[in-house]
Amino acid sequence: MKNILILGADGYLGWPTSMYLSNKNYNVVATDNFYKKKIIKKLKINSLFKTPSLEKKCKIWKLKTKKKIIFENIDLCDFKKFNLFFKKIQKKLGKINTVIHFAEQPSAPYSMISPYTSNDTIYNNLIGTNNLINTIRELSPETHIVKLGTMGEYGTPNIVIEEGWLKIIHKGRSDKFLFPRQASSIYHTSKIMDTDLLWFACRNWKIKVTDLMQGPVYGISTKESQIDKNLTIDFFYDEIFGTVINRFVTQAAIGHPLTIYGKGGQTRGYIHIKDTLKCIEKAIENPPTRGHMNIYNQISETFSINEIAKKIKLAASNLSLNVKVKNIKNPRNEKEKHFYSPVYSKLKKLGFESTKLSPEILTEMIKKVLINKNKIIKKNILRNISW
Ligand code: USQ
Repeated sequence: MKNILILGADGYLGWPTSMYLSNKNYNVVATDNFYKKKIIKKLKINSLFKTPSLEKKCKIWKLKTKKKIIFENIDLCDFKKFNLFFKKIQKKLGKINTVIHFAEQPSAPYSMISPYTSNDTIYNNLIGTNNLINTIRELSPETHIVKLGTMGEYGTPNIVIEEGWLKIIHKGRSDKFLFPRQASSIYHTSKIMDTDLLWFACRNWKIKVTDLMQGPVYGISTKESQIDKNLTIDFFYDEIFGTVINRFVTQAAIGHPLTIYGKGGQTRGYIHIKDTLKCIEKAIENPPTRGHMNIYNQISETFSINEIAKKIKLAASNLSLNVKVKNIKNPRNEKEKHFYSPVYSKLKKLGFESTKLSPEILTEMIKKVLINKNKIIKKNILRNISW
């Protein structure tokens, strides 16, 4: 049984990944310091579903599946404590084969609220990553680090976005570099910087890293989250932590006009949460050799915001919901009309089969939101964070 350590296991992706891998018979250790829980409490944000604590969820998981997820409350930003914990857990279980690093502040709008939240994002994301690197190089350099990166690191350049690397021929000589990055928020910039830390560590200490350049995720449930109502995953619809498809689905359910930012030509690569889990599994199964960094563009298909709004309007009409759209002044500094052509073939070559955003998926999501409609805090849909 392979040992997997999941950092940030309480989040939108961390908990479903913990269950998915445990179900696939990996020995999962799930850690979190509840940093995001503290932020959402402070900002009076809620997930659509109220779920038990991570510790309780692990207990319920064991009861329902007879499989064990070990829980530990650990702050990755505390080097001494994390290092000690890593030593302890390896002594108990043997070598940790893979660490999946989700323990980062994931919201672009949060990172842009104030100098405090931007510092908070940079500190959390970079110190955490650096502590992980230093622990792995000291205690277990064979351990594979899988880090959740983001397509937003590339920005929207006027050329094809390659999968992580770009070969450059300059004045008759050629070399391979990380594809140029130009993010449009402090959050996305922190993800560029953590990639740089990891790439430096690969070159210098020969650690093994996979960087998953993921697009905005959507989805309200996974196979495992449906085993019991207490195993439900988080679902955010607010301006800070809600990703756009989840937000539009929620807006459609409650009769709120879809909040298209600006002209709606912004195009991104999207991925269903179930596909995220499949891709993570592929990354784990295919570690690089020491000193190398695999980079995968982790998306299933690309859409403009206007295309997404159209799909949601159509899916909602199947439920006799008449959805309106509203172009509001873009609170973000981003291009609204641009070229967008990312390459995303490496995961497919490893056997990843993607899910398409279908009317059935959207209708199913809207139905689930409708059942929980009364829990929605309407004023969180637009909180006027701009940059
Ligand atoms: N958008 C709207 N209306 C809304 C919300 C968003 O038009 O009500 C637009 C945004 O302007 C943007 C696009 O939708 O052009 C995507 O926004 P998003 O909020 O879904 O995604 P983003 O802020 O980029 O961040 C999310 C996750 C982050 C992850 C990233 C992947 O919060 O953790 O890294 O998606 S990516 O966008 O590829 O960088």
